[in-house]
Amino acid sequence: MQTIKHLTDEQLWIGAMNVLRNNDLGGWTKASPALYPHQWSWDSAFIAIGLSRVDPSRALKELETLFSAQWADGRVPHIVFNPKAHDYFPGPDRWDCAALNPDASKTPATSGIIQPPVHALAVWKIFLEDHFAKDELVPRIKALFPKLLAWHRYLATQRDPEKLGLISIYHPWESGTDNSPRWDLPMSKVKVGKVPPYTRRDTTHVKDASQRPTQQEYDKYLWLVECLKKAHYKDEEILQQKYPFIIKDTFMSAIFALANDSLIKLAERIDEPKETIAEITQWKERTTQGIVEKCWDSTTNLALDLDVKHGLTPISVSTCAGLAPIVVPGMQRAIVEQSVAKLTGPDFAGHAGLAYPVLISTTPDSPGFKPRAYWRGPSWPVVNWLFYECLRMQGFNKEGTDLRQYNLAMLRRPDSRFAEYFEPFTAEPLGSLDQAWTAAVVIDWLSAAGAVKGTKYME
Ligand code: 9WN
Repeated sequence: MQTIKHLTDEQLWIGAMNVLRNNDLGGWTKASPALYPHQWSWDSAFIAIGLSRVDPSRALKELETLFSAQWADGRVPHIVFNPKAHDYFPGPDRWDCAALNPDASKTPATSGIIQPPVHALAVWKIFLEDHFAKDELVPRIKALFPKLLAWHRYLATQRDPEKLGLISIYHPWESGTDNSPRWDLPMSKVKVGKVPPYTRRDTTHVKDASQRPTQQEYDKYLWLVECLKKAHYKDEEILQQKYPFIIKDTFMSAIFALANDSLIKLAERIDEPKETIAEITQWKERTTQGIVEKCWDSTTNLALDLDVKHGLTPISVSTCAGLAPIVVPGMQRAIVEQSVAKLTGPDFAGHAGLAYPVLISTTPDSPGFKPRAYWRGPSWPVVNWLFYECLRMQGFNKEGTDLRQYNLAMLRRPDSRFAEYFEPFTAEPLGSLDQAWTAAVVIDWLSAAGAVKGTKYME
């Protein structure tokens, strides 16, 4: 039997640093070398979390660059386009945001949708790292704070006009878990109209099409973009029109609660007014309540998304998004305990036959599971990182540390190459290699484990 020679901590660290350096375009980081040549919103937040361990100033710059493309209404677009990259579809011309919405960023061009708001957590991490140094970044953090606040206010108001504490999304791409079975039922009700012709670029980079969304799914994604354009990317128009896909996203909402918790801590440390802190606290509490009262399903012990277009019907699927209560600070203890049991149990990380007991994106016994397909089964190191972080936040230190160590063991295999996602039963690397956020979470994990210290990010 051939034994695999795993990378040492040192080798893994050097590899991760090089992935980040090679994707670094000066002040911001492309999500991956070829498949994703632009700046993605939640990728940047995770990248900043990794960078905060080695260069807090550069980490903050990542977010300052992202927020320089924030729209006047507060939204942070899911992609900020790199004007030099032309090999991604849909690009800025297809989104056409600046022509359609006066609030859109003109330069740089952006997409018109959002992604989960991990940013305040990243800024809080940067603040802590900087605090251990000399508090040099505080003036820049103070300057960024109003932008973070405007972003959260956009989410709390425009994306939750019903004040349920739950964030509405208009496109599977907004969830960050694009092709998850979470969206199968609501997307099956979307009837595709006339989509202008287009050529996909993703399948030229990922040759095995089974790892990417199907053509039918892509047509629907592009159809939703046409519908958003028709509504000028304006929330009021989207809500008034017969826009076909609006979901209360339980995972995005949980991340919003976590980010509000970070924003409160930040606000307290940089002496923001009491009224600001009270406003953010209200958002956080409303979300916690919304998830418990509307999303938590005590039959399956999962938090479910709600289909707004169909009377807030819960969408019953079994995916990692259902473990959202673990992400919510101050969530009821019994619900956290049930969610942790679910995460570590036979449906997810404890499933028989997994190559490594890590968190997988969809449970193998559920409809829609596909072990190689995008968000339909593979494990994503970045999602594992989020749950590792939150397990520890909830006091489940052993479970969190185990998750970190098993992920690191998988990522130490020489062929892992900081892939975007991994086949659960074989640990085969899938999607893009040298994915920036995978490298970033490796840096954070190795730092947290005290494994490697002291390398400079850039000379
Ligand atoms: C569409 C960049 C992004 C991630 C998403 C992931 C994938 C894009 C795509 O890549 O989405 O936004 O083209 O498939 O699903 O979470 O932010 O890494």
